[in-house]
Amino acid sequence: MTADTSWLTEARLGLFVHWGIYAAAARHEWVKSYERLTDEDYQPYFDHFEPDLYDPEQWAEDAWAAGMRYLVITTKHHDGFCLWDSALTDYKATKTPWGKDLLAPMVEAFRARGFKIGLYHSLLDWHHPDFPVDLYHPQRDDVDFIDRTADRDVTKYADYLHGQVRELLTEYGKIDVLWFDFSYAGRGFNAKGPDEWRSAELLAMARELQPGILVNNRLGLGQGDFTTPEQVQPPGNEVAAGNGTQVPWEACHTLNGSWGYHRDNHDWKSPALLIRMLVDSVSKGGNMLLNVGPNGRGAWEPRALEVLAGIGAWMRLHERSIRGCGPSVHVPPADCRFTQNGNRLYLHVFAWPMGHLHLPGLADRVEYAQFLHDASEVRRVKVDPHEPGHTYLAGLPDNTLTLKLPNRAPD
Ligand code: FUL
Repeated sequence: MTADTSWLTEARLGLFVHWGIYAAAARHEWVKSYERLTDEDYQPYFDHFEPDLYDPEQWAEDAWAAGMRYLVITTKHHDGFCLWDSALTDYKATKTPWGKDLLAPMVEAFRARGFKIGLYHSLLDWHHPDFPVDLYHPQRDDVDFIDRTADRDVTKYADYLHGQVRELLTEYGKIDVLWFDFSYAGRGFNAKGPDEWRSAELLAMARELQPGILVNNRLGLGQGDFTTPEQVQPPGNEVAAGNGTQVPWEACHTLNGSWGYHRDNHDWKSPALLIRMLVDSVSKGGNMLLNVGPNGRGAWEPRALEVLAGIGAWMRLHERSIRGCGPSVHVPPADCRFTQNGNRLYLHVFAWPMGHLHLPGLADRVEYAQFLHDASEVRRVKVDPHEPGHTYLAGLPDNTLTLKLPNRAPD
């Protein structure tokens, strides 16, 4: 049975949250690996983790106002730190000075606000003694390197992984998405493919515990229920490997290049760019999952809030061209995108043209045209490419709809 992805493609915009003790280091969620920090080096972030500003209701409000309708939260990232009170480890939020489960209140607040709930869970674990890639091994990054010298029992790690996923799927009510991260062939733990951590069994367990759950494509078992292009906009609609069918996809993006809170990264995307990326995704049949990395006190920094507010302001007026929309069979002019919902066609104009907009093939298909932000009419004008003197229109095919635009773009 194929899973029902209709709510996902209806929603189109979701919130990704990367949160863990790496937020206290404030220099990327991969800091432990990038800087080859020892457990001892990394321990202070655990010992000083006290997110006193954590307010999941406020997070849910801010995300909702930005137009997001589903959440994907990192229950455990590659560093192994767990946001929930797992019975299988002490490396968890409840053992930090904060002392409380961070996942339950978040799931509760977002669900109450109307979000669908997704859990990200890393297949990697740089903290677990039996995770079979040694972070500190000099050959760690060699593609063919498999560290079998170390005294590590992959079966034990796989059991731990399965046990934790079972907890997550039994203790937090209805879970809509399971977002695994990640499998790739040829390296360390993944060298033998998903057999080592028993991906097929993990997937079967997820489907049994949470019927209807959507599982992404990072288990090493093919495309999953949806695919997850990361920090890229695919050139077109994603097509399933092998059988050529279209699959739902979700492009995940950072606001500034780092998923975890990164104090000194200033490379922020503008709301305008992110809106174009969202429109681009929807015009190609995809979603956008946009990330926030809360800081070590549990707050969203002003720069993130500002970007989200910008997206929210646009979404309030243009949501109809995103939510429930998908690609159109019509081909847009240069620098434009079409999104469509039933018999409503939405044209997103990325570069404002001079005066007129020509839409070939649409003259006899369009009944009425209006701006979305204020419902004002966009008037059609009759142009006749065959009229002498109108040589500048000569290239236009018959049946072209021409719209008269104001000089200024509405936003
Ligand atoms: C990647 C991870 O390694 C990143 O840290 C991040 O979680 C991203 C969404 O997936 O594969």
